[in-house]
Amino acid sequence: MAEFGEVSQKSTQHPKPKGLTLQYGTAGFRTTAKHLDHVMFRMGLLAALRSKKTKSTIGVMVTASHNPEDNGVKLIDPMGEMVTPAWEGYATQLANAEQEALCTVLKNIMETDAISMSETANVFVGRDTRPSSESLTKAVIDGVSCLGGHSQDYGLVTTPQLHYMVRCRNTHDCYGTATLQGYYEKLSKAFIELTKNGCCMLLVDGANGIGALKLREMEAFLKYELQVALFNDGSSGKLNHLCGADYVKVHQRAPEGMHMGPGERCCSFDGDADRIIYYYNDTAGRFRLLDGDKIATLISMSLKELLTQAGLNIQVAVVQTAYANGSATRYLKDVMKVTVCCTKTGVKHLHHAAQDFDIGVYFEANGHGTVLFSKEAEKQIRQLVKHSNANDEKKRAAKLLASTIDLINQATGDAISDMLVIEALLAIRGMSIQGWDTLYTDLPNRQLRVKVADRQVIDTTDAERHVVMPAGLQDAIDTLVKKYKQARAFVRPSGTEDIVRVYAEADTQEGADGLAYEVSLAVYHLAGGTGEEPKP
Ligand code: G16
Repeated sequence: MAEFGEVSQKSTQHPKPKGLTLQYGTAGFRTTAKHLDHVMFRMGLLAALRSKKTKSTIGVMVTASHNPEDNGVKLIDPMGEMVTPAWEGYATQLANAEQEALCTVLKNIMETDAISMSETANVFVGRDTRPSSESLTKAVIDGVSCLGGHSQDYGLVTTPQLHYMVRCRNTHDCYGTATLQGYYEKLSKAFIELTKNGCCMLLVDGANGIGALKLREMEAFLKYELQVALFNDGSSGKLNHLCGADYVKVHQRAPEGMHMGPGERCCSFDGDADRIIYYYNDTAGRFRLLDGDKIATLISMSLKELLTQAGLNIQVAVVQTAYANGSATRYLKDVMKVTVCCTKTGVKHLHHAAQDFDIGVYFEANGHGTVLFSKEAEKQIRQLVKHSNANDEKKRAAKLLASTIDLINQATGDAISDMLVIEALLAIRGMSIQGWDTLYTDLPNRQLRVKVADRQVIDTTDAERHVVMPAGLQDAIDTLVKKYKQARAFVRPSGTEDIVRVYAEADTQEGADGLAYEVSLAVYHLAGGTGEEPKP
């Protein structure tokens, strides 16, 4: 295989530990950095192939996002979305090929997908702040160049910034300019347009990660229309340690290192700034969380109202996962009367489902999400802005909708962009965080983790709401759920960590905690739990 001579030679500098197998998970590969060099090199190869195949620029982001210890990699397709699941299989094959079989696997992929070596390849590369990310990025670039590809290294960027760059490049800058300055200018202009002289104040937990650095860079572009008090900015604390969106959501508590006064609006980014969670302390000092479900509710409600004011008949739908709180789903369906659908965990699934609607608002409860506008919806909105005969109210609403489109990063969930959208919508509505919070009351809920010998023994169906295997586990869950009021529970293997996730909700916190514990115990006993038995 003469055409792969360079691959064969360079791959010896990125050797695969013999026998190591990894699986492309919910959002790429994640494991300890010392096992990732060969994976990164090979993802460079794959990105080059994907670029040749699609005749477009592809993105490779080096990050393990919310994970505190590991590192990882996410692949980005031409419109800035996660790589198509059809290619995840190729990623796994390449990552797991033993050294001597690597070129054969490459050749097979090229033959199966009719990829011509003579096509050019362009790959955008970015990385988060983990110390290992720099050398892992070099391995990606090595992989790209082995197949004659050209890489553009953006250095330190948030994951959604890299998604944005890819989308800009492949739309020939119609979506925006593929530079950090282009990103900051586009979002800031839209934000200032929406808030017009109304300064917003906010406390931000940067998870000690890349989001903090990039928010600092952006402040000047925002002309201080948004006053940010930034905590966990990476200057001292550890990435995602006792802080960040995942910690706040799962533990339902404020991050360490943040000083919150009563009623002050606060939010947390995750480690690569593609998720955001809001919260505050009420006057009684109780911690109140506004998660991805509440964000989806605020955004879809605001968009619906603006569409009505603009006189536009455009459908808004919301896409959720099984983690969506039962109260949120009921509020959206019964009070707001929007179409709600449920997909498996992973933004790739939600993004895909949201594309079926005029306007698809998708958010995972963990705060990962965005809004997709169909071409037709965007066209109608922009035409109304231009229409000189439109009455004032209609035109004003259409302008606000158009600026909202510009502010939202439609490539993927983006903590910075989502934060600006939320701040702008609250300002336009004159709504406080307390007012937003009281739209509906979350059912008390609890998430737990169970260690098992092999999490793949758990197989689920119905958007992960029902266990198929191992036998007896779903029956056990059904029996337990019946013991509690307004209860619901499900379990699923995580695709980013070596654990099984358990979710439970009920009418009281004690009930949710008890149910989550009992379900964890069932998982432990029926799905091969390891280590200590779960404790109440
Ligand atoms: C990734 C995915 C999310 C998913 C999360 C947890 O987030 O992008 O869609 O919700 O993992 O997945 P799992 O429950 O399978 O571990 P991130 O922010 O870590 O990239």
